[in-house]
Amino acid sequence: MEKLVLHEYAPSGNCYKIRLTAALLGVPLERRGYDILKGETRTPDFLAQVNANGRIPVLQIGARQLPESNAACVWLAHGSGLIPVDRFDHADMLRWMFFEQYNHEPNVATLRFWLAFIGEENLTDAQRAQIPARRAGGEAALALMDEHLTGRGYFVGDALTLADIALFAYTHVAGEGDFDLAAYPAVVAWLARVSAAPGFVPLRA
Ligand SMILES: N[C@@H](CCC(=O)N[C@@H](CS)C(=O)NCC(=O)O)C(=O)O
Repeated sequence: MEKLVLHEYAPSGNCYKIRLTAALLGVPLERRGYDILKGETRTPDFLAQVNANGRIPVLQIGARQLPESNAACVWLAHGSGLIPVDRFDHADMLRWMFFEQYNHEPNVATLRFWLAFIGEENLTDAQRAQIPARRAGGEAALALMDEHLTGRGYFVGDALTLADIALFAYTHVAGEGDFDLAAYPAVVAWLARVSAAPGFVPLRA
């Protein structure tokens, strides 16, 4: 297989998704770190050579760069049991991965980043004004997940897929954004199930 390099900021859930997928599949990754708090993904070199969108994660596959966390997980898991073969289940897995990027990550991950990494006192007025809407959006995403997971083991079918990995990444650290997961018991039970998967690695190893 071509050499794989993960360009990352280790505490990021989007980067962790890729490490978790690789670990569950037993695929080795070389890791290259950037401090996003110091703008290291916005340098001319990074923009020209790694990702013109100025963000990590990026999975480098040989000489090619693949940005977007969920795309990188799909590349890694191609042909594995983490991607359903059944046509509906395959599309349903993608449905939850798009939900993660549109309804979950912009709310749950953004509040975690603002509160636990930047600090509420350092936010701009515009960011502070967005907190209530982001919190409401995050709670709505968690409530929908809880309803879906009630009476089910995993998001799609009856096995772990990339939908679970994508949603696990920021849900299990939602407390760092002041979300109280005790209100979502089916989510809490599912987090424990994902954490018990053979080959699982924690975000902070
Ligand atoms: N949709 C992208 C989001 C990537 C993203 O927002 N990356 C953040 C960290 S998680 C980043 O690089 N921020 C630094 C910056 O924007 O300068 C993905 O899923 O990979």
